[in-house]
Parts: sequence; C-alpha cells; structure tokens
Amino acid sequence: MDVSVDQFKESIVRHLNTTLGTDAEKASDKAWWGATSAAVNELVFSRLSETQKTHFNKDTRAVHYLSLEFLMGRLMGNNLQSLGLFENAAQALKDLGHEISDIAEEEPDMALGNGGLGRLAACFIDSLASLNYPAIGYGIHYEHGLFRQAFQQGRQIERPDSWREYGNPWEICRPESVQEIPVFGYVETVFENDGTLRKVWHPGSVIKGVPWDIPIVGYQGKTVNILRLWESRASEFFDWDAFNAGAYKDAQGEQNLAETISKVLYPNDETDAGKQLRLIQQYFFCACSLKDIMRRYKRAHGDDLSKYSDQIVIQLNDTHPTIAIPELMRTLMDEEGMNWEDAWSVCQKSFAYTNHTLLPEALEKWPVYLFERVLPRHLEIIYEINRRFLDEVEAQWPGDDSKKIKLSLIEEADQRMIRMGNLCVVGSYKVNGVAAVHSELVKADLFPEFYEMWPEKFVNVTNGVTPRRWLKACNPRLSTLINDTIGTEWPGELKLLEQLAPKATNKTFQKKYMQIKRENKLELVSSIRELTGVEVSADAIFDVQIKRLHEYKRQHLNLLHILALYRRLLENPELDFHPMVFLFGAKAAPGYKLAKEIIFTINKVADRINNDPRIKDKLKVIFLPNYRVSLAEKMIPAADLSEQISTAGYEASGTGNMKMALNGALTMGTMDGANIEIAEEAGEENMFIFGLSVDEVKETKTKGYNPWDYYYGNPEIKAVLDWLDTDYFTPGEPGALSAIKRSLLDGGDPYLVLADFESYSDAHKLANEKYKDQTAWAESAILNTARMGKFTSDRSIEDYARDIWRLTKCDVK
Ligand code: GPQ
Repeated sequence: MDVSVDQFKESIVRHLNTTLGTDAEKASDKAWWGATSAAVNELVFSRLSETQKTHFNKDTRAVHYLSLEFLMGRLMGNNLQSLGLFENAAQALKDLGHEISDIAEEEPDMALGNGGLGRLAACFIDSLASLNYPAIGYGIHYEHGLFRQAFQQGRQIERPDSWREYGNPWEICRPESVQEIPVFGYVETVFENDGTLRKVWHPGSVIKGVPWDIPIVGYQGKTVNILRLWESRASEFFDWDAFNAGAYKDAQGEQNLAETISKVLYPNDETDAGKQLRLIQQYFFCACSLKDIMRRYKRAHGDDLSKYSDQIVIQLNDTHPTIAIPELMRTLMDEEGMNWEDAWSVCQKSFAYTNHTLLPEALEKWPVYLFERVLPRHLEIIYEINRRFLDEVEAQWPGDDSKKIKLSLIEEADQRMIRMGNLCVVGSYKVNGVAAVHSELVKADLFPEFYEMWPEKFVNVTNGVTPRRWLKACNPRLSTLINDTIGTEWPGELKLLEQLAPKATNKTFQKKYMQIKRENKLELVSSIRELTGVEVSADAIFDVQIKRLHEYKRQHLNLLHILALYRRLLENPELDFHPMVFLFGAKAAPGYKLAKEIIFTINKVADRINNDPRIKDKLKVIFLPNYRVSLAEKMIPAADLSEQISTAGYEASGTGNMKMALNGALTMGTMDGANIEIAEEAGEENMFIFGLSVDEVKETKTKGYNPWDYYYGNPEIKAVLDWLDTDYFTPGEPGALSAIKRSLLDGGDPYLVLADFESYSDAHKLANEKYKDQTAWAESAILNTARMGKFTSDRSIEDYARDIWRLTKCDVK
C-alpha cells in the first residue's frame, strides 16, 4: 500500500479536526493517537469491505474461531506494520512534532484474555488474515478486560481495566446484525396430530447481542478479516408490563442480568469458575455466533442446509464454547425442522476442539441443576446425545459399566455434573493438543478410551506466535539487522531465518547482534527505573520469567534459586558470578491465595536483595507490575535467559518460550510442552535443560514422593526454606512469608519443586559460566533466532487448514 508521508500528515491533521474535534495546536497525545488510528482505519475499511465482498462472491468455506478470550494488546503499531506504512506514519508524526513510540503508548491494551490461550487466539487470527484464509473470530465484547495489577506493600491489588472508557477507534458497531438470545424458562412437549412429539422451549427471558467488529489486518494488507465481539444488552422484550405493574425488581433483575453478561472477563486462568454467569457468558456468545453464522450461510444458500458443513467449520478454543454443540443441535431440530440423525451428522462434521491443558482443575464441569434452570432444552439434548453415545460405548465394550461411568457426559456424583470435555470429544470430528508431547498425553492420559474408539480424531498442532508482532514490531533493531542480512521476506516466511545460521560464528555479526541486545536492555533499564525506581545494569544477565502465576509454572522454584544465590553471595562476596537481574511479570487470579503469597514473597525478597549493599549489585530482583501484552513487547527483546520451568507434563505448550527464543534468549527449561520441540530445533547445546522428564515425574509420583527427603537431604534447600520462616525479609513479622514452605513440605509439593531444585541450580551455574564467554553466548543466541522458523503461527495455521479445517486460500484483489 502506498501512502506518502505528506498524505499521512494531511490525513492525521484532518482527523484531528473532523474525527477528534481538535487541532494540531491543542491536541493531547491521546488525540494524536486517535487521529493516527483514524487515518489507518481509512485504509483498512476499504480493504475490509473488499474482503467481505470477495468471500461472499466466491462463497468459500470459512473457519469460525470461537474463543472466550482474545488477548489483542495494542493495534495501531501492528496495523501500520501490516500495511507496510509504519515508517511513513512515524515520519509524518515526527514532522508534526511527535514520536510515534510516545503516541503508541497512549493506546490501552485490549486485554480481553488471561494468558496464553487468549494470546494464541490473537496470533491465530493474525495468521489467518496474513495467509488469506476466510476466517472470523467470535468472542465477547467485555466492558472490562483482565484487571490491572498494582502492588501495595508488595501485595497484588486488582483495579478494573477500562480499555474503551474514552472510546476505541478500532471497533465498529453493527446494529444491523443484532441477535436475540433466549434463556431460562421451561420446555413443553407438544403431541402432534400425527403422533410425533415436538419440543417447545418457552424462554423466561431474552437477551440482546450487539456485535462489534474489529478489523484484522493481514500482513501486507490484502485480506482484512474481522473479529466479531458480542455485547449483551437488555432486549426490547424487556418486561415493561412487570415494570409498570410495580414488579420493578423482576424487570430490573432481567435488565441487570442482560447488562452484566458482557461486563467483565473472568480472571481465572486454568481453573473452572463454575459460576452461573460464566455459563451464561459462554452460551450467550455461542448462541449469538451460531445465529450469525446461520444468517450468513442463508444469505448465500437460502434455506437449503445440506451444504452447511461443507461451508462452515467451527473451532472450539478449549471447552469454553462447548455449549455451541447442543445449541446447533437445537437450532437444526427445533428451528430448522431437521431430524436428530441429520442434525447430529451436521454437528459432527462442523466442530473441532482444541485442548489446552491436562490440569484437572481446568476441565470444565457444570452442575446439571444449573442447566435445568438456565438452558433446559440444551440439557434434554445433552441427555439424548449421551444416551446414544453410551450405546456406542456398550457396542465397543459390551457389559463394561465402568467404561460407561468414566465416559458418560454426566458425572454421577453427589452433585450431578456435565463433563464439557467429553461432550467436545463426542461432538467434534477432530481433537487437537497444542504441542507434540501434550497431544500424546491427551491420547494416553486424558482421553484414552475415546482415543481407542476414534483414533483418527486425535491430532497435534503445535502452537506458534506471529513474527509480525513478536519480532518485527517489538524488536525493530534486530529486525533491521535481519533485513540487512537476509532480506525482508522473513516475517511472512519465517523459515528464511535459517539463513542467519552461518552468521552465528561471524565475529562482526555477533558484535552487532549483541550490541542490539544491549540497546534493548538499556531501553528496558529505563522502563524499570520509571516503573519501580530501581536501578539495574545492562551488563547483568537479564533473566526473564513472564507468564500467569501458577504453582505448575513454578515461579517459586525460580525464587528459591534466587534465595540460594543470595545466600551464596553473602557467604562469599567474592564468588565468581556474573551479575544477574531476575525479572518477573505475572498476574495471579484474585482468588488464588498461594499464587498471591508467591507474588508477595518475591516482592519482599526483592526489596531486601535490591537494598543490600553487601552483594554489590550482583543480584537484582524486579517484579514489574501489570504484566500484559504491551509490557511483554518491551521485556522479550531484552531477555538473555528465558525461564520455562514448569513441571514436565503440565505446560501444554507455552508460547512465551517461542517469543523469547526468537528474540535470542537462551531457554532455561524443563523437557515440557513446546520446550521439547524448541530443543529439537535450536539444539540442546544452545539452551539449558534440567529437571525430571514427563516419565520421571510420573514415576516419582507413583513411587511416593516425599519433599522432606529433599529438605533434610540438601542443606541449601533447608536453609532457604527456613530463611522464609524468619523475619529477615519482613522485619518484625516472622512467618509472614511461610506459605511457600508450608505448601512444599506440609502440602506435599505437588509440582516437585524440591525434586528439581538441584538440577535447576546446576543448569544456572552452566548458564552463568557460559555468559562470561560472550562469543559462545552470541553464537547460541543467534542460532536460537535462526532456528525458530517452525514456531510462526503461520505454520500452525497451515497445519490446521490442511489437517483439520480443509480450507483453501482466497485472494482478495
Ligand atoms: N492455557 Cl486451559 C491458558 O492460557 N489458559 C487456559 O485456561 C488453558 C490453557 C495455555 C496453556 O497453559 C499453555 O501451555 C498454552 O501454550 C496456551 O494455553 C495456548 O495453547
């Protein structure tokens, strides 16, 4: 796309006047951001309608990506990059007296997700558009995204996120596509004259779904797809009669529910919230999306539904949108008049399911009574799916009731529960895990009987990340060096980075590469100063652990090792040790007590270490508050070491691991998730692998793991855990930091922190030693960048398109 600097200037100033109602003299930075974004949109919207026209005219099969989370971050810089206009826009703003980096800082993150799962959805819709696939993302238009995190005396406090408080330039409201969604009520069985029965759902309430479209600009700006997010409102069917008759409470209650549904993102990552409102959120966005899909389908094909599953594939991002399966059944039968067999056949050809975790606490189950109340018709349909499915189980394992109990869609416990994972597997034609090892565990441990019944259903698609955001845009210095070395095609074809490998031993190239890392670190040094007031040195090794706070991700293993280093330095200040800065970024779910204690402990330990003159700045610990996409974009280019230290078998894939390796950090990691594939690509000699393997973890657990053995067996472990019981880090308050020790010893250390400690500490010694040899380090870092081609989300999307979606590209002129 060609827009000159002068044209850009004209457009920005015009939008300052006509869109923002201000002028260049008095405009705030926020207004400059709004005007620049509006100038970008002018280019995007024409591509958007061109894309929609083309997709409609060619009547292509499309993927519909249903996700409760899309963690988009900021859009202005990336849209400019995708259009190839970043430099011209930057120059235009400069000519107008502004730095584009300052203006970009005005944009609030669109944080409609918790972590990896939501960010993956964002990378995937970027790749879908970049590869010219017809695709639409469906989600919820949360008024408040993930909470903002602040620290108060070291403790996490949560503040509401209001990303669109003052309007947001990227979203377009589409009142012409509003949907009405029924909930509650009862089901009536009607006996027809011909002797058949018909089910009629009499909903107790109706909610309005208002769609907001976010344009998703493909790389090089050809295809512009949309992300369609549903906002809930009170329906026109609001009960005015009840209201007028004085039943304010009931009428008001409905109004409140309707407006509460899309109010806020649940901040629980990998835990089942189990709340009625969450179920209604899931149903609301699935029902809106399916109606929207049907409306589009009928626009092209009329009422003939025989091509539905040829044209439409619906990807379920985890079990959160599972309710779409019975909802499509209901639509096809109750509204379109199909019989069960035909409707089920359409469903089973339309849905595919991605599993993102093996953690039992993340596997969703809903109490039957909730369904009875909220979605009575869906409950009936689920029962019937189950009845027919259990017949298949009987055919496969005649007389084996234990198999039926295990596989049933209904868990028969004190409280009867619907198992959403099982419903997904039964209702989908493909089930995929997100990294090779994870997909194997899905088959072997999570769904072994389903795998026996339908082996061809189970596939792997290893995750990936968009190199446009996670290298080109966030690391402009390295991108320029790569452009100068291998040309500019790599953001669309990441395997080209391999051509950097021969440069890994080239002294001049190493110097340039390490100089860039240093400049990125210096930039982060300023951010750290601004955000925390702590001064760190760019000469130190920057060790980065950024991800949600979870016991299985083991931030506390990192912390125990920091304590061990601190102790070693106090005992021997002359220790041969290259200075290190340990950087953390992590939000804890507000209700996850131990996670919050871990944050508090890291902050208290950081305070003490950062202010201890005896260790002469050899160690700094920084916990940056409010970790989010835009902060990740600053930390990742500055990382030397990437902490990927989950207990083997627990991290489904990880994607931060890919981002940091791509930007030249060496991975300190266990053989878990995608780390295994990163090691295959980068070479084990270019990372630091430690800890028990998946099989060893299982073996350790079956043999009976006793953390006390490690406590008494390793004096350093004992010393650092006991240290946390004293008031060394919380003067006058002994015991304030004892939660971690208690969970590891009395709590049985479920994630084998103590079992992996020594191996972790040894791996760190090697890393520290290696850093002193800058040539060896540079070589490994360069090879990491050169060999991460596999982990572009473009490759993931090509895998899905070929193995699951059967999509063909559709060029937009
Ligand atoms: N993941 Cl189930 C989340 O971020 N949230 C969730 O609720 C679930 C999974 C992550 C998972 O932990 C990572 O290992 C993956 O890389 C990521 O999903 C994307 O697949």
